[in-house]
Amino acid sequence: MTPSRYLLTAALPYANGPVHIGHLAGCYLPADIYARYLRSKNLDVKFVCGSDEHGVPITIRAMKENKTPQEVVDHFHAIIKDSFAAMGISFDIYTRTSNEIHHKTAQDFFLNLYEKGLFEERETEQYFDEEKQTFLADRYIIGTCPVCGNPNAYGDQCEKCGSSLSPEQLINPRSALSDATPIKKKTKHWYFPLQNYEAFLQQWILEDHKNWKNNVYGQCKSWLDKGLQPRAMTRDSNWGVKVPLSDAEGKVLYVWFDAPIGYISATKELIENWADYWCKADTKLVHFIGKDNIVFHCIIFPAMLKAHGDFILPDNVPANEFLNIEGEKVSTSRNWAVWVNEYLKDFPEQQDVLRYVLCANAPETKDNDFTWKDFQDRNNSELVAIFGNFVNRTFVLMHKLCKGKVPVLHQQLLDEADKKMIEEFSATKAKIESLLEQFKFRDALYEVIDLARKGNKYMQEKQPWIEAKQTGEDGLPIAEAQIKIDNCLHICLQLCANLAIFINPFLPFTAKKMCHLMKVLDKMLEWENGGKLKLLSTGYSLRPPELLFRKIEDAEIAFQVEKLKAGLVKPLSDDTKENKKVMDIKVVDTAHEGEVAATKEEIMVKQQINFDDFSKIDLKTGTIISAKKVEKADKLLHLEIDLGFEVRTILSGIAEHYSPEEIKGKQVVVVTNLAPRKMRGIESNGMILMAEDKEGKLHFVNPEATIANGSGVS
Ligand code: B3M
Ligand code: ZN
Repeated sequence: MTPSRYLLTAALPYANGPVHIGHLAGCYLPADIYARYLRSKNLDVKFVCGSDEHGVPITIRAMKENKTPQEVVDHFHAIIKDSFAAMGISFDIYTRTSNEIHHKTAQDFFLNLYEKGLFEERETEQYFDEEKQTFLADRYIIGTCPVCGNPNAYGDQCEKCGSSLSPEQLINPRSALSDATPIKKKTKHWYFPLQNYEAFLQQWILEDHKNWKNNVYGQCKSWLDKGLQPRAMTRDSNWGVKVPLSDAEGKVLYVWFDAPIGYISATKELIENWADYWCKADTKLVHFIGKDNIVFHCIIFPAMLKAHGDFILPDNVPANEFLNIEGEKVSTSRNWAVWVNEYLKDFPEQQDVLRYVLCANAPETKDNDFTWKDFQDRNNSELVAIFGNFVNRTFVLMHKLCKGKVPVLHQQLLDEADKKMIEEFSATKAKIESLLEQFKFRDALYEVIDLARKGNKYMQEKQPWIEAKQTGEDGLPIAEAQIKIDNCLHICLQLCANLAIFINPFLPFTAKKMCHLMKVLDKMLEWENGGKLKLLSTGYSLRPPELLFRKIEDAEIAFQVEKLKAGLVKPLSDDTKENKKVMDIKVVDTAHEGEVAATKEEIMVKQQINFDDFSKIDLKTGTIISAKKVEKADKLLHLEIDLGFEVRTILSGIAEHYSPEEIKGKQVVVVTNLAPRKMRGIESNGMILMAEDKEGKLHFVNPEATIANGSGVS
């Protein structure tokens, strides 16, 4: 069944910070490409989004900055909205969840389920801050991580080791609001019985939607295999959508209850006939999100929609994986990110370059890496050298050899190469269509560039500039040569028009510039025109060439890399400056897979600590008495280390640097009081110190002469 209308949503970003390029690559750019593509086919599309202004991320930021949550969301909503607009993300509406219409919509939704008796009321004990007289959300409880010993882990997660936690697991919990030790107090909440929707979800996802992307399908399957639990849909807080019940003073809807309803509110705000988009089965609803939102969009929200009963369910949820930056995970708290508003300041008018790089390298099937070098390479060797070059050469030659007008096409005199080039127009169109329908944006973009590459090759083989040298007595090219020139440039110009149509969903700013060069209206960009040979009329005069892209210089890239790194290390305050030390031995947690590996050239200056902090680390000498590879882990070695008083098992991520044979008998320095960590089913009890050189090679840090195992190091 072909849908009668499309409703596209992109995850509502939290208004607790600006958006970074990982956000763009994760969902906003693919959603925008898809929206633009559908619109170019004149289909009925609504593309909705807005700021997610509730939830703990907002209140945390407000607390840290001594502001009200409202001040925080007002500030970031404006920045986020501007960044999207500047990048050409073509939402039909970008709204916010603090709007009245959203509060009402979310409350009505809640009441609908409540009146059906679907919620289960439960009283539980939760942490309460007596000083501030408030219940504490998991994020507001800070304590020592039971896994890695980080003294500032949150009640839901340790940001140091990535473990997800519950507040009960924290050692010495304290309130983030007052520092007081919280007490346990009874509180009532409304739970949504997700387990009752298991059978429905299994059928709907695992049977009916086998076409979903592997990463999405796989995550859903593993959630469903584990079994679903009732989930509290209310929270104790004064920031959010109030629970619309008389006995719910001081309670708000759980942010993941209200946020996805934001898609409905946004549509309501946008159009009167919003219900056509939400309630009619011939609407195709697609949620674009990042991988961390899969469970909410594929399991929880659909179960809510199902329970409500009035609404359609998503047809697809094409979630992307994460985009890392220069080999490291994006971390907003460490400021390891490329912020979109900053990019736009440094590269004004270069939105399409970023769109290009983020799509060409999109994390569609696995996490991917953004590097500034790759940004430069893709710009210089693909956009400039292939696409831009083809368009530019065509315009230059058309002005030189065809008096600036579209030359005539001598149909009867087309040779094989001409015909083959023409056939590529529609062949490429079909390929792009099929890929876009499957949400394979990077492959689709590749086809566009590949078509330009074929154009360059065609022109290179035809060599119209050589033909032009075959002149008669009048100094003009002989008739036969002129025919070849005309045919070649006619085809190249029509190819430019086709390229504009095909590139339009991806690089809309570039497509617009091309329309300007060709003196055609934007209407030419409609998808149905793609594949045609008659987009520019013979004899039509076109504008002189203008470059579509410019080269990006090494210095610009070096500046960005510097900026990224400078932002990472928090500047030391003046009074601590003299204590600043450049540490050339860096503790590398070599076993900590997936965690930040410091970049090679980087000189790490960590924040100052006092002697007490240092003395918490127990360092001792030990000897490696056995070493072997860990199955299915390329980086890990399983070590047995004799510490004099005991033999320890330690997993170390040095397998790429040392073979087991080579390190047996070596004396090392061991961090002995690191919390145990299980990897590949083996518990590691400590860490060995390694130094990393410029090339990224690891070296042992050991006493200058062999000393007794178990000797203290300080
Ligand atoms: N604000 C979470 C996030 O940005 C959340 C998405 C809501 S989508 C309904 O990851
Ligand atoms: Zn931890």
